[in-house]
This record gives sequence, C-alpha cells and structure tokens, in this order.
Amino acid sequence: MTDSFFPQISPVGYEGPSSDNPLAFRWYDKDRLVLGKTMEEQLRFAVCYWHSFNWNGADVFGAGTFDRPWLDPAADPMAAARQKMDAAFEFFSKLGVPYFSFHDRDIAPEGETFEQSCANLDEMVDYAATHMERSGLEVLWGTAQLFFQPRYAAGAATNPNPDVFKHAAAQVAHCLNATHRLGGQNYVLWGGREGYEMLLNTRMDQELDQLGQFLTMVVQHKYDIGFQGAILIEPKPQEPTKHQYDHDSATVYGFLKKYGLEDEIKVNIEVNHATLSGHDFDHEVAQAVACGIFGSVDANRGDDRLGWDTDQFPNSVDQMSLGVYQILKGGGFNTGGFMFDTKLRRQSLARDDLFHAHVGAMDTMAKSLLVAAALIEDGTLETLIEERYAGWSSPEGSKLLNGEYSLAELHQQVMTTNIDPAPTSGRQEMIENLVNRTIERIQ
Ligand code: XLS
Ligand code: NI
Ligand code: NI
Repeated sequence: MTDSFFPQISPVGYEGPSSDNPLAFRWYDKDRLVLGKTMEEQLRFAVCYWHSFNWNGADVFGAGTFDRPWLDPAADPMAAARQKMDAAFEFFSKLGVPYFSFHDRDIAPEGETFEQSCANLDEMVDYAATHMERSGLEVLWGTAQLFFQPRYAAGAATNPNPDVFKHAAAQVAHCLNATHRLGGQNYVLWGGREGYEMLLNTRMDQELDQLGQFLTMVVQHKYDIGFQGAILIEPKPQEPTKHQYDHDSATVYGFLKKYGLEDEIKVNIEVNHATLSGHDFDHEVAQAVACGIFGSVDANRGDDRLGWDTDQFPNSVDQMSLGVYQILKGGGFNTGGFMFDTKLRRQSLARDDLFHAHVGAMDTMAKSLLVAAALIEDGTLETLIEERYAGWSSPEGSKLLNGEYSLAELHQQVMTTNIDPAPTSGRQEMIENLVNRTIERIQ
C-alpha cells in the first residue's frame, strides 16, 4: 500500500438534514429502515472505477486537468495500477459505499499480447481481492472494455472481421472469469461500438445475428463457470456510433426475444442514456419492469443543453424519485444497485471534489428513496390506478383480455347495446401536486 491519497478526508458520516457539514450525509443514513430494508440494502451504491480513477479530465477539446499521478504515461504500468487501486479503495472506504464496478482495462493495463493483458488482469484481480477482504467492499459488476482499442473501431461482436469477434469473445471470457473470482453480483455489456456509423457499408441483419450469437456464448460461459450473477446489457441509443443496436429497454427486449435470451439477460439502465434515447428515466425502468428485464441502474444525469453523455452526478430529487418509485413498484433491486457512472466536470480538480460529488449524489438518491417509499406507503397513487382500471377487473374485462371475444362479436355487441362510455379525469395535475407535497414533507 502506498501513502494515503486523500489524507485530509475522514470517513463520511450521517449527520441529518440540519447539518451544514458539506462532507456529511444529510439523507443517506445507511441503517435507516425503508420499506423493510436498510437504506444500504435498498440503494446498493457502487462507485465506478473508470471516470473516478481512470480518467484524467481530458475531453475532445482539451487535455487532462485532474491530479491522477498513476495516469502519468512515464509511470511503470503495473506499479501505477496498484497505486490507482490503493487510492480507489481508500476512496470507496472513506465514502462508505458497499460496491464498486470496473472494466478490465481500468484495473489492469493492456499488455503487448492478449496473454500479457490477461496476466496483468489476473495479478490486479489478486490485488483487488486483498483490498476487498480488508475493506469489506464487493463488486457490483465487472465489464470488458470493448471500445477503446483501435481494433474495436468498427465494433466488437458486430465487427465485419470475425477475428475481432474472436478477440472480443476471448476478452469477455477472461473478464467474466475475473468478475466471478471477485464474487461480482452482475456482469455488464455496454455495446459502445455495437452499432453503425454508416448504413451504406453495413450489413445490419448479419451484425444483429453476430451480437445474438455472441451473447448466447456469454450466457453459456456464465453457466459453464458457475457465475451466479446476472448478465446485463446497458442500452444506449448512440454515441460514439450514430446508431447503437441496444437503443433502449424496449429495443433490447425485442432483440433478446428474437435470439431466445429474454430469460437470461436483463438491462442496466443509465439515466442519461434514457434521456438520449428520448425517454425519461422512469419510463425506461417501467418498460424494463413490464418486460421482466429490470436489472441495475447507472445513476447519473445529462445536461439539458448538451446532447451527449455528460455523465454528471445526479442532483435532482424530482427526477430521481420518479425512477426510484418505478423500481420499488417493481420489487426493488435484486442483484442490481445504483452505480455512479459519473464524471466530475473538468474544472473540479481538487482531490476532495470527488467526495463532494458522490456525497451529493448519494444524498439525492437517498432522499429520492424516501420520497418514493412515502408515495408507496401513502397508497393514494395506487388507489387512483386501481380505480382507473377497475373495469378490467370485472368479468367482462377478463373476458376481453383472455381473448374470449372476436372483433365481429364486439361490433355486434356495441351495435345492439349502444355502449357509450363517458371520459373520466386522468387527475394529472392533482397527482403531480401529490408528488410535490410528498417531496416537501420528507424528513
Ligand atoms: C457509456 C457507458 C459506460 C458503461 C460501462 O456511455 O455508460 O460507462 O457504463 O462500459
Ligand atoms: Ni453512459
Ligand atoms: Ni454506464
């Protein structure tokens, strides 16, 4: 272990809503019971390794701004990887999150050959295991980075060159093994370049078949090695490709159905990806729950004026409560959790900025959980829905849903009985006021 990277920071504690201490939790009280579970169990927070420790703050217009000594190109790659991991675990522990998530290439450098890359990863996985043992941290999910290296420029599983497909398959096998070895709760596939930049040079039908076959092998490998976690696809509509095949939850469900994988793979929904696909976060959750494929969440936000994946830290209780409400209605997390796939803005270069960002984000999610739970406990929303759909619980409603009528029979029935339903109020503004009152009332 190297020296402390955050010597000025003490472990972050809960001080309650009246606290003015910027590095204390005002809402995240990990042992507080919410709907029968502790906040820690409901929220299942994870920090991401990549944006927080493996990114120097560079953007497409400018160089890195952050103080991340292990990213110095002159450093010995394996020594730097250990230094990075020491700092990362110091951060996770002082923040008090139970989980972290990583790409293979975040925790270990790529070697000259595939064999060398695997050896580097294995060595760092051993090192991570000792840190996990000591700190009690666990892995929410692991993932293979299949988008940075130039060989993946035209996609990984969907590459026109089958050798790239093989390479990606080998990398995923090794990373799934590593995630398994660390007791990961899930394994995620974000298909950053699994799409196209130009249709004129693309065989879309074949690329979809390639992806279906690739995922079938991933599922098979999971069973072969006895990995107990869930396999998750992270939908995103575009960026860096023009069009990404796993556009949103509904598209992913259709894709999984086509390849017979709908019982094997779920989704990892990212809030800002939902926005980029033209949906709200709560829509994406509700859609996934409706299809039985809700898995986990990358908790972040976009910027209303910027059309790319800015990955900012969540700070809107108004927005997040609606998503958490749908998650709770769907039964809450199983293997998933709220993973902060979040970037500091480039000017946030003081070491403690990483703490301020995560503390605010965790409090936003914790307060959102309290709001969502209060809406459920209050029951008014559910009662309104019951009343709104009451007709479907009648014998006539069941007959309709069970296919006991034909279109012609209904034509005949409406003609003879002159059914003339009157519209009823959807109560939208009243419902929005109820949500706002609940947010005001929470303490
Ligand atoms: C990028 C994705 C990425 C995945 C992990 O937009 O959100 O960070 O979560 O590969
Ligand atoms: Ni993203
Ligand atoms: Ni993500």
